[in-house]
Amino acid sequence: MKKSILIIGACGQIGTELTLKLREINGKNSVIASDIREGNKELMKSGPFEFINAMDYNSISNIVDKYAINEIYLMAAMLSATGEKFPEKAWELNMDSLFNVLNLAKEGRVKKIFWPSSIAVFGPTTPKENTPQETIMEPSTVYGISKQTGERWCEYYFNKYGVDVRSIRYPGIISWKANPGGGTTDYAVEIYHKALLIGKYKSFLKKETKLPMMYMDDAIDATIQIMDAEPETIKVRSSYNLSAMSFSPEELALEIKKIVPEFTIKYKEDFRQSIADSWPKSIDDSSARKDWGWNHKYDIVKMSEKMLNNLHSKYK
Ligand code: AKB
Repeated sequence: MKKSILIIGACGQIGTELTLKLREINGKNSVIASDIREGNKELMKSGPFEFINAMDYNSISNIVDKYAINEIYLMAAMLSATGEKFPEKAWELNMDSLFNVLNLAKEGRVKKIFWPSSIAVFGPTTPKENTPQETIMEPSTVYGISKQTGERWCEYYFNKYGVDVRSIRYPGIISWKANPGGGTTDYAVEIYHKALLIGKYKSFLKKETKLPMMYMDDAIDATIQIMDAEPETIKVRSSYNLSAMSFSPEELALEIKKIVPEFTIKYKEDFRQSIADSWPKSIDDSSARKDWGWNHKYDIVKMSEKMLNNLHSKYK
């Protein structure tokens, strides 16, 4: 069957690059980008775009009919830091949007769904190092609670209604095309921009705060790979742990200094420190590697070279 894909939240950090990649693979008219706002020029020029409010079932349903959509990637969400400022809004957006797409699949109107979860499903009582696929999960942020609840609903819709929903627990995602918004791991993107623009950065996390991270190209590969995998290879219908690297602000600064020698960093923690402290330092993703062949390509060295080269060309 020919794919007809809808991406909700296409103008965000991951949505932008996912849309571009899926259009490259499937052709631009098979991938409909949607969001409540316009995205960057590259995205807007690359193919069809529709305004969709992810919380409005009817607006999604109309677009599903209009383009005979059979796959949805739901990338709209309020992330950890913004979620702590607007807890009720975060809960509403993250849960309503998920139910809208799960119900479209339950009604047989779409065949497959991708929904991102996050390392935020883990909490202060979770083992911090090499966090297992199945372990204690007591998230302490609204974002984390919404993602953990979402995972339970995904599994429930799969078991009860046969909905083919697939999910990954993204670590912090690092990229240069579109900015992240409202996350705790955002420092690891901002730092590259500031290194090139002003040669210094003030980190809102302490220098030793280690978190799981991933370069965007790996995140996009994983997302497309899990969606293309044969259904019987997807053994986890809540969400898969996914990992590539872990580092602290101090370790990242040292890596940047190798390429931008004048770069300096200072540390002044804010409310995001306690969120980071509640998350794992490293993740065991052996289930994803075993079940559907996940393998990362980028480490901190290769990623830093790519980030600084690409941003250098962008700012020239
Ligand atoms: C955040 O920091 O909130 C996100 C995430 C880890 O899901 N980047």
